Amino acid sequence: MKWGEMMPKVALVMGSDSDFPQLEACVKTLKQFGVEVDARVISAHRTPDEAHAFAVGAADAGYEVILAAAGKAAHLAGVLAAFTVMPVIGIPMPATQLDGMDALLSMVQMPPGIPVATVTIGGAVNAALLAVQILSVKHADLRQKLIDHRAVMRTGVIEKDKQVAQRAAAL
Ligand code: RP5
Repeated sequence: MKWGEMMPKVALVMGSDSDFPQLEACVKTLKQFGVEVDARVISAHRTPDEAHAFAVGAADAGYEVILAAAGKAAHLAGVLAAFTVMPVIGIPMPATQLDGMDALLSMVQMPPGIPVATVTIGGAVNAALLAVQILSVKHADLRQKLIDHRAVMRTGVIEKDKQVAQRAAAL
């Protein structure tokens, strides 16, 4: 990043503080890439006025992507997306006996016009990586970081490949 350039900034909005333990990996991944993240608890049904105000003010607040995590009848991501043209990434949370299938369908089945880029149930890391990929269109330094991240993953898998071959040979 060049001197004077703003650090990319995203908001991670969750419907409840009960979602947070499963979202720590999202915050850590974003920070690992040098992305500033504000974590917020805003509920589409318990604090609808705050949800509206947040989404309407998100661009002026300097956010470039919104990540929205919610469980049960998870309309948070869709509601935020309705009030802004900023990309919204939905993270369905496994908060009920349905293990997140309820939240997944609520988020992924948005009608035409208001998209929510939904990741897997509890997909904290992929949500962060998708946000970094979106940001990398503007913030060129993030592109190299993503390439480096994939190189590290590749090295890890190649090492595991060797280890499993050795373990299989020893049986
Ligand atoms: C959703 O309901 C939240 O996102 C959370 O996943 C779920 C349960 O919330 P709490 O009852 O734990 O506050 O709105």
